Amino acid sequence: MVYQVYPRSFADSDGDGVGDLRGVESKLDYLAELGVDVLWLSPVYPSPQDDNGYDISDYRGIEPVFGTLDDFDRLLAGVHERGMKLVMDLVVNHTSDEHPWFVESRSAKDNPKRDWYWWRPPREGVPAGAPGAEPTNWTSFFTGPTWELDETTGEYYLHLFSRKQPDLNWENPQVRAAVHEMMRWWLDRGVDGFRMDVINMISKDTALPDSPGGDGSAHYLHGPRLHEFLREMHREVFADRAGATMTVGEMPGVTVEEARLLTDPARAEVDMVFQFEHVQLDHGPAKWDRTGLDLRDLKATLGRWQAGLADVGWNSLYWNNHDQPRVVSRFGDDGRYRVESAKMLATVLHLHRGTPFIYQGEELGMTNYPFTSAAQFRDIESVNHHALAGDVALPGLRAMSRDNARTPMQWDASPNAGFTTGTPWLPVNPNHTEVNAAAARAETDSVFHHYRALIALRHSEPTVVHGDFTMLLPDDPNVYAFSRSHRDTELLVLANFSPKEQRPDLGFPWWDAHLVLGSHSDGGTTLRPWEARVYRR
Ligand code: ISL
Repeated sequence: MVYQVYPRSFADSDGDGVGDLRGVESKLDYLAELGVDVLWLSPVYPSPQDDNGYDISDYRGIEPVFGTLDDFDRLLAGVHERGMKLVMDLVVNHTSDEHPWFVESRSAKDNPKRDWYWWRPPREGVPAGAPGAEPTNWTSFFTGPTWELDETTGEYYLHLFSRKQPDLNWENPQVRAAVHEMMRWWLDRGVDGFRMDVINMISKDTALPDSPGGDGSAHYLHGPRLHEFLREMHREVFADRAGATMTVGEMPGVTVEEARLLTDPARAEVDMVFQFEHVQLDHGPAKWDRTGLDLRDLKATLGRWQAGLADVGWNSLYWNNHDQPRVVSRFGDDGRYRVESAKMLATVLHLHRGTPFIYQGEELGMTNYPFTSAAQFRDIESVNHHALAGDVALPGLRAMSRDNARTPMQWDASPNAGFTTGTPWLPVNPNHTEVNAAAARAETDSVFHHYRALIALRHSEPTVVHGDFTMLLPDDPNVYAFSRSHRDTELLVLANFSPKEQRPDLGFPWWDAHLVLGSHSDGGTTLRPWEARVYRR
């Protein structure tokens, strides 16, 4: 299983209020105790931090606030000493506007790096800078147009995310070669792979057409050359390191059919993809318009991914990352049944077929932050959304803001939760007095120890890794039930997604089977509120 560290919010070693690499290093024994196989580090490269490091200005260094390359090498050695692996975040759909490549590119129309980015003149007949002069009508992920006028040359550059994140032009072979070289540089340094940020956006429709409503995604998601670019990258970077690396491509909008191709080992593209369907089920027209979750939709979606990648490819499994609200607040109950529902969600995730990805604090059942005002948000997406929509946006932000995931890791009950001795860059959740690693480690029936048990089960029981997946009771609105079978072992997983007792009818007395693991220590003929059980048959 892979554990994601968001370095800014994990552990601060020097009291400046921002987490750092030495902080991560100081927690490696904790990660080993949990049973982590692979650590994924969110970006630690030099960056103006417009999007918390997803805007990189130097691909071969470490942002001073996080430490130095020496600190990085020490961390990597510490990871390897404990038998774990480390994957870096690879953000190459775009760079920072402060990256030397872009600084050169914007300097003149005839600069050799001009074509490394997407430059276009204003729309014909509309003066530069006037409303509607943008080369397309696309809206960026962080609100506003995807085009920014650069006064130096009077042309616009494309940025699917913030204006400080210009998109690289992957059509240019020099760009691709520079990225490959940089990837080999990190692998030679000893890193074990990459999580590839929005990697299904690197191939665009070069005609850059307008889109009805301004959603340009049809022209930049899964573009015509995506497979070609990924196969080339595999050949240039990974082919001679066969088997020793891991890759996972983050791909908003990816479908099961595309994922089968992308993760088919015979095609040599990526090992896994992050799909987004299950984390959009509670969105209305926009992510801020939160609707409830209908459990039947979740089962239909995840079941389809299990079936779709059963014979070819491989699933990634996740509830949380640095972009998603906390799952216990979202799909569970972060009040009375926080512990029960956190364990239940963990059980369901870990027993699916695929590689589980756990986001820091998830193993403690960390919750959303009780935001009360707009001034508390730091995330560019949240800040921009509020600037556009005003205070009516607050309920949506409170439920869905990415800052919910980014408050500091809760290590203990002390005033800053043991995260920093200074002032944390984002406030610590007040519930850290109760929800924290020290308390969870001390208590045998905590969420933490349940994660440990699930991770250990995956390591010891081949059925969890290899077993076939069969969804049961797809129409039950409260119970998530499935089985996994491998050789002569069958594991039956039952999970109650409701605060009411449930007695699912599977047509046989399932409660008589051998209880392998559960959110409660004992079994019984009914599932208690938010309870999960794993039986062996
Ligand atoms: O969280 C989102 C906005 O609702 C997603 O659309 C997110 O922007 C998308 O998943 C891409 O995420 C990745 O690339 C972004 C960065 O801001 C995210 O943190 C990163 O995970 C741009 O690099």
